[in-house]
Amino acid sequence: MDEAAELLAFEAKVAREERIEPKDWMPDAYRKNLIRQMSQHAHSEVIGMQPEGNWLTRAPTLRRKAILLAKVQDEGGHGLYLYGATETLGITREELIDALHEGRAKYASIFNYPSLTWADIGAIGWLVDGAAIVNQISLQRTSYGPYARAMVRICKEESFHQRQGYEIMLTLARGSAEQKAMAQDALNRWWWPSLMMFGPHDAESAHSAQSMRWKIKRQSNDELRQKFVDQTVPQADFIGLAIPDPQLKFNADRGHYDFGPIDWDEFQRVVAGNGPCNRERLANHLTAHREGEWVREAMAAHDAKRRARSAA
Ligand code: BYC
Repeated sequence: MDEAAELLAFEAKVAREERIEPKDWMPDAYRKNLIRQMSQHAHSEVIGMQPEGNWLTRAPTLRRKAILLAKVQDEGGHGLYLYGATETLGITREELIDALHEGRAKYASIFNYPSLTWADIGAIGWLVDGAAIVNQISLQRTSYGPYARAMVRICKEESFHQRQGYEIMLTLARGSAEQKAMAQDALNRWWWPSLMMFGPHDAESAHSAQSMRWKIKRQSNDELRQKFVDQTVPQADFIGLAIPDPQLKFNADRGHYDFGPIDWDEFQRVVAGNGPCNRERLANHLTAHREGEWVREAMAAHDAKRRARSAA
């Protein structure tokens, strides 16, 4: 088949809702767009371990510590599935990590904010994992097979993460006046960055139109953001916390909450590398990567030995 025929066959397959698999023909732009989105997703999971990892030594009880430890390890696991799924597109883990270190690949803006109090751990689970699930449930139906399959397990784990965060917030909100104030302060700081997680408005989203045509994305940035707001506001009401948005109001005609404008200048600043913790996050990743050099070398030596033995 020539390239035009290959493209038609590819598009017909996507239209029939069949999954594209690693060995199938795919347009180069589809492959590149997937590598971009999936690797950014993987980097987000791994960099996202830092704000919560920061509280492992200060969790208020042994039980809370064990739960948080499991959650942070899950995020590392999500990064691994996603790097593995991205490698099926013909790129190596080393290339992906280099792109992160050299600033050619992004990760979710939200992880450039500091986790200042224990309530931030609740807010991250409730809001950040909550936003991630809304997005990732939709991605379970993405057209690329390995990405869609990775999402199934990730969503199950994110659902536990969201509940553990909400339970921390519920406990604080029902605690002393000081604890409730701490929970409200965390909600105030994490609310708007959580809305930014869904990316720019649809009209400004560079990749959306093509990604929707190829069914890489199944719902737009604004649709997913609205879904998140609609599901989260009643949860805040239930625990007696106030969403920090004076314009937030249920619109009976639309059947959705209207909400105030997002500060896109702040989003651009953070994405450009100038958020409160961008440098620290990347520096920590670089240090961990360098410190892990000996592990990679040992693994490679072991692998070479095993191959030599099986060839003999
Ligand atoms: N932050 O054309 P657009 C987790 C960039 S972690 C930074 O709409 P797209 C967790 C975008 O990359 C899970 N950059 O892009 C872990 C693009 O720039 P480039 C995180 C952003 O890809 C630990 C430009 O803006 N989830 O759950 O169509 C603890 C224009 O945007 C952001 C995922 O990664 C952002 N928020 O749509 C707790 C989901 N938004 O690449 C929890 C997978 C946009 O051209 N990703 N940009 O330089 C996606 O679904 C999509 O990539 C997005 C953006 C919806 C995020």
